[in-house]
Amino acid sequence: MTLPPLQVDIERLTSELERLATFSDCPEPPPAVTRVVFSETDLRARAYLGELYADAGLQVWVDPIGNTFARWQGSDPQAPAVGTGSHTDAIPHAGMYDGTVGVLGGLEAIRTLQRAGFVPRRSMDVVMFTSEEPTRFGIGCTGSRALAGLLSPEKMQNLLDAEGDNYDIVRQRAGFTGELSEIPLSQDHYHAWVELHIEQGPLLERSRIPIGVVTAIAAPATAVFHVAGIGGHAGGVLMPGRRDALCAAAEMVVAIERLALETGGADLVATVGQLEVHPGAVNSIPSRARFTLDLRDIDGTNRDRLLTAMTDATLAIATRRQVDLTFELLNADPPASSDETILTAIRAACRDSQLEFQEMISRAYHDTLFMARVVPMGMIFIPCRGGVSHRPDEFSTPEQIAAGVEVLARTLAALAGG
Ligand code: HGY
Ligand code: MN
Ligand code: MN
Repeated sequence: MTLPPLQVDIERLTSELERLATFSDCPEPPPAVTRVVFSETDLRARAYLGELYADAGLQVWVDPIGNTFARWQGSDPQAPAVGTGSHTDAIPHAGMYDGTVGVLGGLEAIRTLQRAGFVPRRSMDVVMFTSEEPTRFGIGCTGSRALAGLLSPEKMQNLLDAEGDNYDIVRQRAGFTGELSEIPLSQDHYHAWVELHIEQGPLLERSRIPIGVVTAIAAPATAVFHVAGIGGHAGGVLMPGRRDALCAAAEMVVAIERLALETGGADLVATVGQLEVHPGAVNSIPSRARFTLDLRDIDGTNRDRLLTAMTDATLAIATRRQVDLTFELLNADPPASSDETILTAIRAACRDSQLEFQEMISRAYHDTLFMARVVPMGMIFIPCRGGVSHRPDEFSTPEQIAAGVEVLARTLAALAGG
């Protein structure tokens, strides 16, 4: 598709990213960001985005859990639209580019096409998924899971936050109403889907290539391990015969790491990100310990093989140490492959933008992993400094972001038709 010259307004986009980063509950100032779904801060950030969508003349609607859609009407409003977007929630002490580059970058891609006088045949949507991070409810991508019909109202009512409130209650308290059954998208709702995101890894920076064309997204699984031993006085209970829940959990965590390192293979990653101890007193033997496992691989079968090996190893440790172990599998999702038509459009957009690209897999999960269930998808990556993400020093340069937005704009235009 021949487009007029495109000029991304990177100054405006940069200032919008910086403004969005100020909506944060992090004790440190931006670029450190904490923005948890359905918090007051999250709602204020959503209101800010609504101002930007209105300013671009987009039609906005919000679904019953806060997935937000901003549409640039095409000349054929009946034709299934082309979608782009990402998330704006941020884990505690995160950076300011994860997700936001895909939402504000998607908006800027549309504005860039508007300024160039392009008229799309298919409408274009910028979607802000209500929550991609697992921070509050333990599993990620609740917005896109629900859109893909993978998060039933019953499941939502069983997702609890730290206060013991369930997802359905919390979303209503935040002002999102409507029947949960209305959320899932039909298979023909979207014609195509493309998400722009920072790589959250070092490969593009290392190869000095500005664009990543994502061919597949790794398969994530999340589990919670509950260890129960016997507590007691740190001074009065001698070492032999203790059933220390924390020592058992610690041995389990190291066993998980060892299995990942020694038998997991190159693409298997295992992370224990949370460990809680009860009662958590200096002079009291831990009676309970809870820890989480985030396990991923581009090969779902290999991930599941390691999951089994890890649960077997932890059970053997529990038996030897005479502690009880219960295990909760929160999610074990399959990987997803990008659609060849979308990949072709992204590659052509890179060539038209005279930008080098490399094909790669995404080790991070994204909402696109679940959008893949209802629409042909692809992703565009841009480099991030040192491959760092989920940290305040996460950073992509304005030039890197502008390049990603230009490729996204060209891809969307090609998929929407003129
Ligand atoms: O954890 C992930 O892969 C994503 O960044 N939430
Ligand atoms: Mn993230
Ligand atoms: Mn993300």
